Amino acid sequence: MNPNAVQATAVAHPNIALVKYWGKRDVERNIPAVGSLSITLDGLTTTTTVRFDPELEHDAFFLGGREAPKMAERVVTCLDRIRHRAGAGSYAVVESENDFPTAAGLASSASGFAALVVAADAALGGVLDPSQLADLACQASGSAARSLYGGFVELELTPEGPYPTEIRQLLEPSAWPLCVQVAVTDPGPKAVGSTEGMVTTERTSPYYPAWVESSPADLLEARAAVDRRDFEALADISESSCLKMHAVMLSAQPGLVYWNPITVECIRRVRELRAGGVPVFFTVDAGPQVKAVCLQEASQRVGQELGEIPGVTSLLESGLGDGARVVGGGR
Ligand code: 2P0
Repeated sequence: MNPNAVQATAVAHPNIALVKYWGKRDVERNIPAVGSLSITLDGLTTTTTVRFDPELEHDAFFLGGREAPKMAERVVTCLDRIRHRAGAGSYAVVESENDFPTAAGLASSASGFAALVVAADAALGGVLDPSQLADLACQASGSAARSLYGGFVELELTPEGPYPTEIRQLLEPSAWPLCVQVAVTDPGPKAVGSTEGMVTTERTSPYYPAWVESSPADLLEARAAVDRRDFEALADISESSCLKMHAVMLSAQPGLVYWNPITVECIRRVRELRAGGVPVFFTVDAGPQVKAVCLQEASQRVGQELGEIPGVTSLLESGLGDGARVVGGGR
């Protein structure tokens, strides 16, 4: 390695929003239209190494060992903002690995950009404060800022503050160790990316204003449920927020249908289990996978039930994990 190069490696986990983010207040600066509340997973991991090297003539991005030109543009934009904010940094090589399917509604952009900002900052000497890191992550991907923290995390809209959004950890992972069974129903990449889908929804859905207006009340309810560790209350508000988000997606023109028949069957099975007294609820993001969130004691049963559904190609089991962190290098 060039002796003037600096590098660091960070890991980050995807997060799953229980109160969903969909829509942008400002597309240019990627400011979300609504706050969100999420859990960070420990079972899925992105590992990213950033090496700033003065001998390089351009930035390069590798995902899973291959050049990924489609994603590279967003990575370079994020690096440019980091270099600008840190007032340092040459061109860089970014090497990222996901141990789970990319771009299939499993929040790979969340863990990817969280790991990227943390690794890049560490390589440059750790000059950015947590609010700056969150702002940079959020500009890269709205959900990415939430993966900077572990456990239960809230992204708040703070239009009066120094940054348009702030991130807050509500609970450590060990304070309420829920489990998640992710039923993968289609590992392929999704048809419509989140940013494009959000813009279409805002422009065309007659329900969009109601979606945005009702979000603060959902956040309040979910925050209170997390405070009280009230599983039933969290289940009610999470399922409601998820279905409301998909309703607003479906009502766009053209309508965004992220589900397939197996998605619906998984939802039906989770509802049946819950009605039978099993502490579990579902949530679904911008893809066809179903995330079943449950108390630890129910995890095995939930996994077994979802695994038996024809068309579920794999199950990923996860607990709650920590936020993005440096695992190597850095000054
Ligand atoms: C969320 N999703 O709150 C929502 C629920 C998907 C459905 O955040 O455009 O990749 O990069 O800010 O963060 C996925 O969108 O979107 C997402 P951008 P992102 O988790």
